[in-house]
Amino acid sequence: MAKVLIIGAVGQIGSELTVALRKKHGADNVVASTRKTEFPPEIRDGGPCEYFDVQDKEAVLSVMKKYGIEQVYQLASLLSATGEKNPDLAFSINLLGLKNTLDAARECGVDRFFWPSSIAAFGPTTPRENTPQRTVLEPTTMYGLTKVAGELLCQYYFRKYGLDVRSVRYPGLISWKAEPGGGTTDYAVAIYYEAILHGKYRCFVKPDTVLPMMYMPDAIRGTMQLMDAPAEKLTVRTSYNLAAMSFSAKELAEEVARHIPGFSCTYEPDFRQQIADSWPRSIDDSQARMDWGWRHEYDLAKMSKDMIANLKVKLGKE
Ligand code: AKB
Repeated sequence: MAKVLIIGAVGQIGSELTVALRKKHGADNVVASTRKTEFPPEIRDGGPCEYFDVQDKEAVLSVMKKYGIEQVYQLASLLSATGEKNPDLAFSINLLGLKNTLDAARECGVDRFFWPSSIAAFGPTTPRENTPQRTVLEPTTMYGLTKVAGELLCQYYFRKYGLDVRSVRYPGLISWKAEPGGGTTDYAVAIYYEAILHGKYRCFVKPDTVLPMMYMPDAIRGTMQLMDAPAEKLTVRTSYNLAAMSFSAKELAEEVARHIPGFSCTYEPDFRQQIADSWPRSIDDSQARMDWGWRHEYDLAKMSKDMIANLKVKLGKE
């Protein structure tokens, strides 16, 4: 059992990862933190919680020291669409926040450090089909820029200071527990809510837009698996490609309609279309599969069945 700190514990990934890590390491050993959002009851009542901002290095350091932290999950980030509305804040939280946390982790002798990259690290000059692990990284968004620089920073801290930093490039993540906020792939979550609540959805990307996606249980399992892998197995210290499924917005709408009769989807692309068009359609994650045994479990059909069953209960629409 390790003493763990999760920074950004109220976000889409953090809220589920916190619960899973408290089960694994013991509730008292996992500190959840956020910048300003209220903690949901299952996190607030489930173990220690702290408020601080990753942009404040002294605050990060003092929480790590207070709890004798051994493992860090640094998830605090603005996503792609919000990042385009406020590039300065995205740069500061995503990149300076990462550096503050890496520095504090070094100073505290942290054993393992996790930081999420994303398919947003790729750009229009990257091969879009079966995108390789090592390829062109020329993103067009501030979010993507912070992911590329962040990956290199992680590798730098590993090589120069021996900090055991591990990372994956998440595809769009789909979950029913916490909603994403400010991402380009948010339509793939919103469609389920709107289908159940209103029987229709206005999608902000075109029907033929194909992006790599993953169901949250796979993402949580994969993240914990990477953090448990023996260090000598890991050959990538920037960030591992990670994949599960790829589908178009139209295929997603058709799958939802199988469960919600009469569901209809219309398409009104906005500024997020351009971001989606700059990202890969599918990802080659064979290095993660080879190095630490990554396997996904959910495809579109299996995910949709689970997602709709759980959301109906959550939304009181059984
Ligand atoms: C976003 O859409 O910004 C994120 C991501 C793919 O990193 N979901």
